[in-house]
Amino acid sequence: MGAFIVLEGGEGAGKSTAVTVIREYLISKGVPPEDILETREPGGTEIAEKIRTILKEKNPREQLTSESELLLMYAARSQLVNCVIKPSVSQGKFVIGDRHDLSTVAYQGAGRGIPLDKIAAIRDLAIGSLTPDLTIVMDIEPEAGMRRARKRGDLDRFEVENIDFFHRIRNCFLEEAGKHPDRIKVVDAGQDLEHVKQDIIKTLENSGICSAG
Ligand code: Z5A
Repeated sequence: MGAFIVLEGGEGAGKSTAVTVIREYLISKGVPPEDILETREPGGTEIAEKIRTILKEKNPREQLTSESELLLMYAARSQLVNCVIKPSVSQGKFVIGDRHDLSTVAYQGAGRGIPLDKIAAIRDLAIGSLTPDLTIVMDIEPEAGMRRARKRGDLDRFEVENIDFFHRIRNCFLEEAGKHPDRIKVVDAGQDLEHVKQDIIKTLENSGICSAG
């Protein structure tokens, strides 16, 4: 009983939309709505949401260093994992995460160029061992994802990065999925919404995650 399911991917890939698809799927399999939690990263607790604001806002007076960005991501994640995710899963609940640790590997590792061994050391301190039961990478061409994200209006501190940054991130997500095909699945998020939904449901069925419900 209980599982931690994570959505990953680039901007505008449709992760927030996919969270709803997963919630509805779990309910259709008999999981009580009160046993399903949705989280987002960075964020998801009172303190982590304050950190999210610092991470996302553009500050013309002071640039956030890549190292501070990494440490703040893990400060937020430590709050969320230790206060919400671990206790909920151990109580048999289902947690659907809009981003988690793989985003740090992709954005701060491949995107910003921070070595993975340094990231691993901080992860160990911040959250210990926690591997999602299933990660779905919502894969989309960065140009197409940015077009969707731009429709929302003002761009945040990440969204103003150049397109090469987002290509490095996309490649990293795909490489990581290739290394761990048992627990990281890729969905083509460039398709129309109906086909994306069908692929997410197929992925959930194949994962057997709901036999836990
Ligand atoms: N970040 C990091 O650097 N390191 C980390 O460890 C973590 C995060 C955890 C969080 O911002 C930022 O933090 C993020 C990475 C960084 N960088 N950025 N930017 P966020 O949470 O605000 O942003 P996001 O995670 O990238 O979410 P997003 O841009 O909102 O994307 P989304 O959730 O994947 O997309 P959506 O809101 O579901 O859909 C976007 C729009 O497209 C929306 O209007 C939908 O109706 C539409 N959509 C969705 N699917 C489709 C399809 N299939 N067809 C057509 N239109 C669609």
